[in-house]
Amino acid sequence: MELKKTLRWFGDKDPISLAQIAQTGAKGIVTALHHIPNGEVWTVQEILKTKNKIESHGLTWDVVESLPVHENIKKGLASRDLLIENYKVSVKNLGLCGLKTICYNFMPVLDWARTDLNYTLNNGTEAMYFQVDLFTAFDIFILKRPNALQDYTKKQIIAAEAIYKTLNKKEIQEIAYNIIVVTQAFIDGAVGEDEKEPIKLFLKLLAEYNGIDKNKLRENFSHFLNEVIPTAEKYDVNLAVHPDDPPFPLLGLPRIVSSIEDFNWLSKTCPSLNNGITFCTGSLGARKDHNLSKIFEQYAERIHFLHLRSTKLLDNGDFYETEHLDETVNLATVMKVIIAEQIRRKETGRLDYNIPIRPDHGHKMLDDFNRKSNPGYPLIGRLKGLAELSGLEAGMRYLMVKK
Ligand code: DNO
Ligand code: MN
Repeated sequence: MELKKTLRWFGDKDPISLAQIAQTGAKGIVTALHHIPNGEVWTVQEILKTKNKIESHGLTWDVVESLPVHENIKKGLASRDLLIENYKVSVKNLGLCGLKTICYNFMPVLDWARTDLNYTLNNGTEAMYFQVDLFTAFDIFILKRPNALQDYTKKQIIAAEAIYKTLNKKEIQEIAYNIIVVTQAFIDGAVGEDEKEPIKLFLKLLAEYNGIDKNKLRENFSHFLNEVIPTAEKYDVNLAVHPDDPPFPLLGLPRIVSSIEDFNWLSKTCPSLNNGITFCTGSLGARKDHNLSKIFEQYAERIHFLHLRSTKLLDNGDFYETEHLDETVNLATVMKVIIAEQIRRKETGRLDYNIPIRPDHGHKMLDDFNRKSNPGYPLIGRLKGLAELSGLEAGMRYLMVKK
């Protein structure tokens, strides 16, 4: 009764192929219909095409990541009704095709954010890094977001200015690219890689959230869940919201899936267990007040998908993606509570215990430098992460499960 080992595949455009993934030890695939514009229905026909392609490589399609939530649903605009209806049809079609786990997020405008996608570690590998002062410098001096200053203390502004002064033109462009183009807006097609004025467009996307505070965003999220979850229940599909990454507000936007308080709210506003969580230790680990194994235990029955990786958090709030088994994050303890939950699920017959797991991101290393890949998703680095997690799981299971 192992955890189901998976890797993410970004579809036919992914420089890494299914044939390569099949050699990594992964048995399952996490993917989406990346070619379908956000908001449109995923038809049974299109779902089956991708499913069959995956299965022709001896793999299974275990998780949809993501079925994206359209910005107009997050903003609560009138057009949300039709978009939510479309979402329900996609959930239904996925359920009919045997896809039972859907990961998504509810972060306005951005998905995950980093300031450096190629931070070199001592051994020559590369990781993704979030530098707080540099992000602030981007907000105030590069983006020049109206009213940005009021979101920071004087000390933060001075530190950001000092960093900004050291940047040359190329670095300024690069940081804007890293933050704007690489994330959600890019993945959902709102900002293309060839976009001439990404900053202008990005400011417009941000401004559309004026007047939407944490409570309003929660209201819109609750409306979405209470509309969609009954369909998920009917077709035996679990939704699993991905935590905000990083788990705090950015660029004046509210973020509402960041903390234990948020998870409590999520469970109360729509109690069904089909309203679930993606347990991403990398995202949740970027906050000092998070005890990862406690969080897992508290929400175990709602957790339908696992992203396990480690985040090294520095005293000044900066963080980077460290090695999966870096001792600063105790993933062994996390694995222990995950296996305990699996045993509980098996005994009670409730819920599927074969929870899908992926190493989330990986470091760029070795042959990865000779091959294109999406930021955070190189082949060898993720293979290493998956292998380490698999070993950890096997050892822990040996200790915990009586033969
Ligand atoms: C980062 C991922 C996220 C995740 C989305 C889910 O690599 O963990 O982009 O896929 O937030 O909607
Ligand atoms: Mn994740």
